[in-house]
Amino acid sequence: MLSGKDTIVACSSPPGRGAISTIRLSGNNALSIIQKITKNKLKKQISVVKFPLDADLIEKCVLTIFRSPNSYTGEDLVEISTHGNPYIVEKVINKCLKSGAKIAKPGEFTLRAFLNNKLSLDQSEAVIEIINANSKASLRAAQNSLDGGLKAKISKIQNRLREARVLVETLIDFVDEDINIYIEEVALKIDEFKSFFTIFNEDMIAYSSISSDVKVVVIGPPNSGKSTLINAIIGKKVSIVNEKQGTTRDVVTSSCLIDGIRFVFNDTAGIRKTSDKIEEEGIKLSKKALKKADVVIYLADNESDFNKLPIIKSKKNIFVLNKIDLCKKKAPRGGFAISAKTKKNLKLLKKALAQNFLKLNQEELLSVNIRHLDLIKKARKNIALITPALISSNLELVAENLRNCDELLGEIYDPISSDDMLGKIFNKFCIGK
Ligand SMILES: Nc1nc2c(ncn2[C@@H]2O[C@H](COP(=O)(O)OP(=O)(O)OP(=O)(O)O)[C@@H](O)[C@H]2O)c(=O)[nH]1
Ligand SMILES: [Mg+2]
Repeated sequence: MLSGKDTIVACSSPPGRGAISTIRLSGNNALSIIQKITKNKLKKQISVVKFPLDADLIEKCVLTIFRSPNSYTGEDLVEISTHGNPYIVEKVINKCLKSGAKIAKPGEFTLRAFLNNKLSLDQSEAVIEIINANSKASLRAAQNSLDGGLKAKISKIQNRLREARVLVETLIDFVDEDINIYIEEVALKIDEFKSFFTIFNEDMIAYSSISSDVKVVVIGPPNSGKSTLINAIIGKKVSIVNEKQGTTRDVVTSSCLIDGIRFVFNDTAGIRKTSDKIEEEGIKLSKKALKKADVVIYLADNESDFNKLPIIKSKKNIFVLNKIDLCKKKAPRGGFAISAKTKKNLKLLKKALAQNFLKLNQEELLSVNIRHLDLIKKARKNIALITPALISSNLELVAENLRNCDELLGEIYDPISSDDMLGKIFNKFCIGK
C-alpha cells in the first residue's frame, strides 16, 4: 500500500456518462508517460491535445499539469479531462497502463499527499468528510479541519500540557527543602489543565456528533406517541401510527435537517414487559439503539413513566410529556410538554435539539471522528491517573502520564505510522481520490 514509487492512474470523477470525466495520473513518470502518448512537449500548464485511444481513434482532451511539489499529491500530476464517456475513460486509462502506470488503489492519491507532507493525517481524513458531508454544518466542519483547524486546536491543548510537563520535569531532579512550594504549583497547574481538558473533551464529542450526523433515539412506553412525534418532525409518514400498543417493532430510521444540522431519528419499539417474542426482540433493538444515541428523547404520557425507562445518565437526555391536547401537563424539569398530534410546542423541542450544537461556534466547527475520540479518551485516562497523592509522591510517574497524554494527542495529526493503521484509514476512500 505504501510503496509510492509507481506512477498511478485512476478516474477521479464519478463513474458513468456526463459532460466531463477526469483521469488523474501521478508520480515520477506522469509527464513522460503523457508526452510519449500524445507526442506533446507539455510546455503549457493547460493545453488541448489529441489523445490517441486506438490506432484510428483520437479523443480531444484537456491536460492540466501540476508539477511537483505544487500538486495535490506533491508529485508530478496530470489531470486528463475527457468527454464523460466510460468507454473513453477506459481507453485513456489502458493507454497509461500500457505506458508503465499502475492502477491507483482506493485513497492512494490522498495517501501520497499525506506521505509527501502535503496533508497531515487529520487533514487527509477531512478530505473524505468533505466528500461525504450532507449538511452545511458537517461541510463547514470538514473544511475547517482541512484548513488545519483541528491540528491548531490540538496544538493549543498540547501547549498547555507542555507548560505542566516543563514544570514537572524540572522538579524531578530538584533537591531543595522548599520543594513543597513547587509541588503546590504543580498541583495547581495540573488542576488548571484538567479543567481545560474537560472543556476540550466536551467540544470534541459535540463536534464528532455534527461531523457524522446527530443520532436521536426516541424511547418511551408503547403508545406514548413516539412514531407520531417522528412523523411530525420529519414532515412525512415514515412510521406506522396506531392506537394498538406495540405497533413499532423494528428500529425505523429517518433523517432531516434542523438549522443546517442533519439529525437522524430512530423510532423504537415501546418499552414494557411482554410475553410476545417478536415485541421482546423489538425492545432489545430499542435498548441497543439507545446505547448508540447522541441525544435521547424520552417520551411519555405521565412523568411517573420516565422511571420505568432505561436511562443512560451520561447522554444528552430530553424528557418530553406528550398529548397535552388531551389534558394540561406541566413540562418536566428542563424538558417539554407537547402534542405530537397537533404539533403544539414542537418548534421548541426542535430548537432544543439544534441548540445543543448551534452554541458551538460555526466558524470553529471541526471534523472529529472515532479515531480522534479514541485517542482523546486514552489521553483522558492518563490525565485522570495524576492525583494529588501521585503529585506529592512520584513526580516521575506524573511526568510519564503527561508525556503519554501529549503523544496520544499528537497522534491525531501526526501518527506513529503503522502501515496497517494508514491502510485502514485510506481504504475508506474511493478509487481516484
Ligand atoms: N391526542 C393525542 N393522541 C396522540 C398524540 N400522539 C400520538 N397520539 C395517538 O397515540 C396513539 C399511539 O401513537 P404512536 O405514535 O403509534 O405511539 P408509539 O409510541 O409509537 O407506540 P408503539 O409503536 O406501540 O410503541 C395513536 O392513536 C396516536 O394517534 C397526541 O399528541 N395527542
Ligand atoms: Mg411506534
